[in-house]
Amino acid sequence: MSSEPAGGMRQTLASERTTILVTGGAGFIGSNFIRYILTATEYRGSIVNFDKLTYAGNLASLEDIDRTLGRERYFFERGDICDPRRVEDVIGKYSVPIIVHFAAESHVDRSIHGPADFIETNINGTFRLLEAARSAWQGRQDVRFHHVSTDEVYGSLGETGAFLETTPYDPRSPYSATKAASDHLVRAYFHTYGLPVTLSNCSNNYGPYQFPEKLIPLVVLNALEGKALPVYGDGMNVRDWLHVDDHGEAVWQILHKGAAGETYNIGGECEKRNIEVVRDICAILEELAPAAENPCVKDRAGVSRYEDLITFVGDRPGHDRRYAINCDKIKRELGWRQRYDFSGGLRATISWYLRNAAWVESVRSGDYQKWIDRNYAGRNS
Ligand code: NAD
Ligand code: TDX
Repeated sequence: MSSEPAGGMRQTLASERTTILVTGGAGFIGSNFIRYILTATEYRGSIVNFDKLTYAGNLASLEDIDRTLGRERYFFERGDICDPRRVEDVIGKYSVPIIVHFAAESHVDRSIHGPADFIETNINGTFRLLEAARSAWQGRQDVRFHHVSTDEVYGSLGETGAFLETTPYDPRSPYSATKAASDHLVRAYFHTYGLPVTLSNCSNNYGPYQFPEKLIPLVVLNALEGKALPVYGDGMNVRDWLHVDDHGEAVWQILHKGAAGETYNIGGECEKRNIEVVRDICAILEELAPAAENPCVKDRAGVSRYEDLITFVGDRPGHDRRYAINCDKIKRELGWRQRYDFSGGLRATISWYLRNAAWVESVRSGDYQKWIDRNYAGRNS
């Protein structure tokens, strides 16, 4: 199977008429990716956002894009990747030559409490999408299926070392097991059917529009509300943090310059223990919104600073101890680099949450569903 650089892909991406189908574009990384491509790159084609709008998918995250580019260069299609007819219809309707597949159930804790949706969306959904692409593209090579995956498929590291693209898979949670299964399916479609695929395995993302179930937004919002900041186990688990726009730029580079059949690790090269991240957040909040002036915090007995809210709780079952990504390949072969440093990126992210209380309220309360009904009624099946 050829692994030549995708010259045809470069040509397609330069074309004004190209359409990129983004699955899961209403989620955290997908919405940031769409904004990044449409506002910060030379791309002049269109984006179709295909999303089921689960609890994690919020069109409020793309309200600005919809207002400025909606129905010209940005289109939303509500749908489930597990529904083959709906997926085929949308690929056909827009003559899609490029798919960037973000849609997934993504939260590890939810996968522990209820794995069924993870099996359905992450494995069956990816399978349906691959089948739809294969059937629509009929052996064409000037097309691309990019699959977005995670470092968690590689398992858990000891004190040293980092995951390479060649590290054997060893997933430990239902979430990472389903992502691993989807990665295997994507590679199988390359080897068996010649579908031009690329894959990326990325470390923990942070940035604006992240649903407040993940560590960073959860801690920011709990602190502001004077609630406990839950730290699992001893707080010494290590994650490798990457700003979501650095992830978006990496995927964009892969679409332009990545070779079909190849996998690229993407990472922040920024290892932090969870307790350090929580303390960093508390310190930044003391500057931006001091606890002493916050009515939710200052009247609580025994609490004078945000750090006083830190509460060690029972550990996550099967909690992976340490992740670290070796991303030398994408740096060397595609020239990608991280642009954000963690302390500046974290400060900007916390400021964003402080300025966007309305977004937080809408995604928590489900108000965005009403917004969808108002703005999208009759536009999609
Ligand atoms: P997210 O949970 O914020 O968003 C997922 C999106 O997918 C939502 O908009 C949701 O409505 C949509 N979706 C879910 N099931 C669907 C279905 N059956 N059909 C269509 N749409 C569906 O997730 P995220 O954090 O943005 O992650 C995006 C991708 O990146 C996932 O594949 C995830 O595994 C991967 N990833 C995430 C991280 C991270 O730190 N968040 C790191 C590495 C890789
Ligand atoms: O309340 C919490 N307390 C806590 O200590 C939460 C929500 C998390 N944690 C710990 C667990 C992890 O060690 O913080 C770390 C980060 O947790 P999450 O934000 O849930 O992310 P993680 O489990 O590392 O997975 C994330 O990165 C890889 C994404 O959710 C995945 O989709 C991605 O694949």
